Amino acid sequence: MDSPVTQAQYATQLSDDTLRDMYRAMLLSRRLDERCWALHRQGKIAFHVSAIGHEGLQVAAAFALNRGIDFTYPYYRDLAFCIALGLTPLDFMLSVFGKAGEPSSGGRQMPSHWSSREKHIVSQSSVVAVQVPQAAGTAFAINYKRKVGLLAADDTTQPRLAYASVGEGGTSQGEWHEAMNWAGIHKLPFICMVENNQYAISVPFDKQSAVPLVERAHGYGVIGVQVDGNDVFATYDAVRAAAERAYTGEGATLIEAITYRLVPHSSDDDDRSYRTREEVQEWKQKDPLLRFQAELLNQGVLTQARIDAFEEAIQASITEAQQQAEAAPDPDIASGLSGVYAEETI
Ligand SMILES: Cc1ncc(C[n+]2csc(CCOP(=O)(O)OP(=O)(O)O)c2C)c(N)n1
Repeated sequence: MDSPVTQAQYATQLSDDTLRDMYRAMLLSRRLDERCWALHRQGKIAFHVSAIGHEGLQVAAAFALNRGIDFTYPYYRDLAFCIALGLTPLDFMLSVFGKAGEPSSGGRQMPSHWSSREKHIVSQSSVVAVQVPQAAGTAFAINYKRKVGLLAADDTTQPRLAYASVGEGGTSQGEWHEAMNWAGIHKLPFICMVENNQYAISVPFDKQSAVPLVERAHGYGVIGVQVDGNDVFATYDAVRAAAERAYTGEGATLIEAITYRLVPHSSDDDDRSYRTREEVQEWKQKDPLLRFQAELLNQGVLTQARIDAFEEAIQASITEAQQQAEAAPDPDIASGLSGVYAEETI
């Protein structure tokens, strides 16, 4: 396994303000997520898929990219990632309530199928892993533009890499292997983040692969890095180093971030049928939010008073977003086919 990032220590260069912004994004994601579980239990929303447990690696990854400029292909579990890219509580509440004005699809897609032209988040399908070859294709286009002189390697106003995230279960799909192979052959400015939470719904990782995931990187000719996904600093370093390699033409990186999903797969799943409560309890001790909070308190970047202020402001913003979304109109039925077929004729 190549692991050139451990000495990089990009994270040590993060300012206190940035670290607090990262903490706030993680906290907002967690509280918004918890509210959605409650709304589902109250029968107010139909479905929720959660980022609880993944917030550390997602926020670290988003902050390590050129946010809003580089192209990203997140998957449904990437609430914290999208919040770090600027998704607001109202945007998300409109999607879980399926209301008009919802930014990803106008309330037509399932929630958590992120999309934002302005934030360079590319719309995804419900079929797992197909976002990975799409992202590799985008990376190919970036490479091509660079080669023909349409894009300067140091132009930070233009997208210089494509980032895709996927669950470890998604890596069992053929598309994932095709994308990684393509990325290796063409040395693409591409990052594949695998959020390895150890289960694809009820299927544990040892029923999906005979080797650690990161070892597959070698077979495709890309750099492979395994990182503790509950460690914000380590994940930031890994993604930042991968981004630098992409920007400087050194090729693609597969990052395997080890984490754990602390809640069921979705609001439709009962995880008691396939994992023990003791196992879940053990991983709760490694909660990335609590760990990051403890680290920042220890460094003096956070104080209990600041944490309390964040909590209060975040809860107020979520309640306001919920009220606005509940009061928002449903999508207009007459517009049901808009955005499905091209509206201009050639
Ligand atoms: C091709 C395909 N097969 C099955 C499904 C149903 N499905 C949706 S999510 C999921 C589990 C994916 O697990 P993983 O990739 O590990 O991501 P996680 O949900 O654990 O974050 C499955 C099987 C699907 N959407 N697409």
